[in-house]
Amino acid sequence: MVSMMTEQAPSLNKFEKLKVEKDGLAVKADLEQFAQVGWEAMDETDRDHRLKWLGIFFRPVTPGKFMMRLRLPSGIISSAQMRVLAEIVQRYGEDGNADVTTRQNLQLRGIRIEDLPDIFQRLANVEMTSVQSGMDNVRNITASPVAGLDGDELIDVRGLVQQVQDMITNSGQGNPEFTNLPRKFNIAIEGGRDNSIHAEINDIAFIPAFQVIEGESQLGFNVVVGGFFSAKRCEAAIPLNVWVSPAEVVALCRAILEVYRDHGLRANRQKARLMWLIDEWGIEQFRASVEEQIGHALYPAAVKDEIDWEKRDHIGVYPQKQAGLNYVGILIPVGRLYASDLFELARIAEVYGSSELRLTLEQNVIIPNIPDTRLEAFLQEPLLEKFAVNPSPLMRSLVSCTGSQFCNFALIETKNRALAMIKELEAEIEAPQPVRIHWTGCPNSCAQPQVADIGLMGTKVRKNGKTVEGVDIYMGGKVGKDAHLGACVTKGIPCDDLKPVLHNLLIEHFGARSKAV
Ligand code: SRM
Ligand code: SF4
Repeated sequence: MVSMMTEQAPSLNKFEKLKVEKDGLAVKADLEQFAQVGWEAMDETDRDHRLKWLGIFFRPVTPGKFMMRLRLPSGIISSAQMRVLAEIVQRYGEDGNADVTTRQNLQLRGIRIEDLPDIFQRLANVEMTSVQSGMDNVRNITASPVAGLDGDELIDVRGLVQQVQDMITNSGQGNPEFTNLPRKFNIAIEGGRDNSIHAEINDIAFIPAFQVIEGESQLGFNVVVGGFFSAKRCEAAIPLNVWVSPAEVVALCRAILEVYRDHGLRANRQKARLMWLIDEWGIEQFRASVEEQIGHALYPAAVKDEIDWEKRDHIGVYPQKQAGLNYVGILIPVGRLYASDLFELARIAEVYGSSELRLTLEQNVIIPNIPDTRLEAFLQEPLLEKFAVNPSPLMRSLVSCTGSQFCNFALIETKNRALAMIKELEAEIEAPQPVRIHWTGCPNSCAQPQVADIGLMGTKVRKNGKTVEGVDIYMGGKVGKDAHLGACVTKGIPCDDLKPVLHNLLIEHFGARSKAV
């Protein structure tokens, strides 16, 4: 399939080797055997790496308790699906939970290898998949969390997002055409006006734009490519100088993935994301290769795109484009959910809405399709005392990656620390507006500190002769229209010394007032 790989054989790194030896997807046929042998006796490469092709992650921090990363295109999930997830994590007691991720997705914890055959059957029963969600695959495809609900959206992209996922994963069965990319890959499709998807940090992003085609103005997408974060380098996506109609989105994704698969750099994993290939070729040659792959000329980008709003966070009650219906965004502190929460979310979505739930890139939940007449009763639900509709300004925009509780890359603990810090800060100061504070446990930047108002990136620092947990501080991330990445402004603050630093930043830059004054 990937002819370059055999030519490159002498310089294959460990990951390229393991992919050549056995395709990641092949472990699908081995699940019963893994279940019988157990996690300690099974082949380590299958366990630590190839299982990620099925969305199953060995966690060195909690050996034997795996993480399962799903795929939820556009962040949409039904109550029936959520209940199945609740049942899966419930059986693991205190080990079981679910996190809403920064790609509007869910990750389950506590998963035991012996349960995988049963779990995959349960997922299949409700048409859910976790396939190709880790390692060198395309991640969950993101979209506006209010696609199809938003009265001001330009294109309802839900169907397109599903079609792109189906193309990449063979409708959830697994697709060996795209299981050996040089590295991970992110795709996002925006249909609204507020760049809810962070177009700038995806390998491919589609942004609504009008182009004049044969004398007529048509609505489609401008395309940007190559955005990514990694420990070594972070880059915003750049224009491909291509406009496509909605009907061409799937074909363009396919062509770009094929070019990347067949020509992407594979020798050094630190230099394998799409932007490195674009650097090497130049954007014109990359565009020409994509055109050749798709088999026809592509239209140039429209002069302007339609992103002209500030980014919304969707927390609170909002009328939908469907008369008499509302969506309600509720805050899930740092995205952490337990089985009981999943059951309750499923229940309220059924009782008050249309049995549908949405997840946001800010790790929160939206319940859509609540009639005006049911709104008051909905807002009285006890669950909303835990997951607020009108949270305090600092809590409202808090985002955190997994951190050292489960992630072996982590240099610091994040989620619990993030929550505790906000509570302490809110006891001291009043913030007049939300401040987007993102905690990420290491330079991999899963919680996107570069898009935050204040980004905190885990590091190790020396304090009083000891190595302690600390953060580098990022500021200036701008989201929505005219989005641009923030930069590191201060390095190496020990976490124990962080509170006064944040206190001052909030007062000096975000109009917060000290309660003591
Ligand atoms: Fe990430 C690796 C968690 C979004 C950049 N990321 C990991 C691993 C799999 C590392 C590991 O094996 O432990 C983490 C799993 C920890 C765990 O147990 O939960 C992990 N990443 C996450 C999540 C769960 C963070 C969160 O709390 O929300 C997000 C899952 C999204 C999803 O549903 O698929 C997550 N990761 C991101 C993002 C944000 C985004 O996509 O907008 C980024 C930066 C954007 C990008 O990729 O360009 C991101 N994760 C990375 C990287 C650096 C990639 C690189 O090119 O070097 C790694 C390390 C790697 O891939 O080698 C990584
Ligand atoms: Fe783990 Fe680092 Fe990603 Fe946080 S940023 S989830 S610590 S890899």
